[in-house]
Amino acid sequence: MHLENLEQFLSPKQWFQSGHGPRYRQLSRYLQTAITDGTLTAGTQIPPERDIAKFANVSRVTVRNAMSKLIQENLIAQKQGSGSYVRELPAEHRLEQSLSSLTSFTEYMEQRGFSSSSIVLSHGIHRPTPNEMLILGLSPQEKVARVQRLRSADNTPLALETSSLPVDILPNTASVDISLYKVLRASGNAPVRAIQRINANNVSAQHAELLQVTKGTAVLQIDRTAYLDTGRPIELTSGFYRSDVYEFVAELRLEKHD
Ligand code: 16G
Repeated sequence: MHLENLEQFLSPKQWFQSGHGPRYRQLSRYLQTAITDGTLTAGTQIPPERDIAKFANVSRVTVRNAMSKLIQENLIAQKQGSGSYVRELPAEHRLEQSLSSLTSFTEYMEQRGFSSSSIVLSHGIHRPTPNEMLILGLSPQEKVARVQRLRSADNTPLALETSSLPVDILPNTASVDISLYKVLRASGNAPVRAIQRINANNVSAQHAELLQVTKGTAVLQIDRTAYLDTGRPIELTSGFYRSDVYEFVAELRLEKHD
């Protein structure tokens, strides 16, 4: 990192928003994003504390606190006598999810040994949007059950999901607290097949706050349509997934030609 860019890179304009938590947390989150999105690559030397404090316009204690958070998260390492540098992105910062199996968020996190949690941001029965009508095969007179959740693993927010289902499949949206698929399974409506569309997107200010990333950070937008074994579409989930922690992996095979 060159000093001439450092002033601009660390300018409070880049990382500080009043009312968004303590400075050290906002600074460490900003640097964390810069490391996980590749702006600061492995091996980059972290400038001396006094330079960071000067350009970021914060006290040295704030810098120290921000740095210890990054050290704790294994993102930077301290070398005796030669300062700190960016480490190779540790495996625990990326969650590899197979694209070929139909797992739920809760199951997937359990398999990985994380404790998952969800905050229900909103839920209720609504008039369907044109997209919901089209995908779920609903008429304008029918209603749709909608649940929006912020999903976390080990208390780190990872995904923001809005799920829409026909009301006969999910009559009570309040029943979805931990796992939607558990509720569906209990009523014999578990999906057996799904189609996912993945897009890159830049997170909006509102979503950035919920996901605890900087506004504009690249996230994966994944829309899943899931089907019963009868072929009926019963779930449309549109989610934003943190690209610094999520990695979706698809296995490809050569098609056999006779
Ligand atoms: C996953 C699914 C989402 C599904 C949810 C159910 C992706 C991209 N999305 O997050 O469509 O609604 O799992 O999880 O994998 P739950 O049973 O824990 O609520």
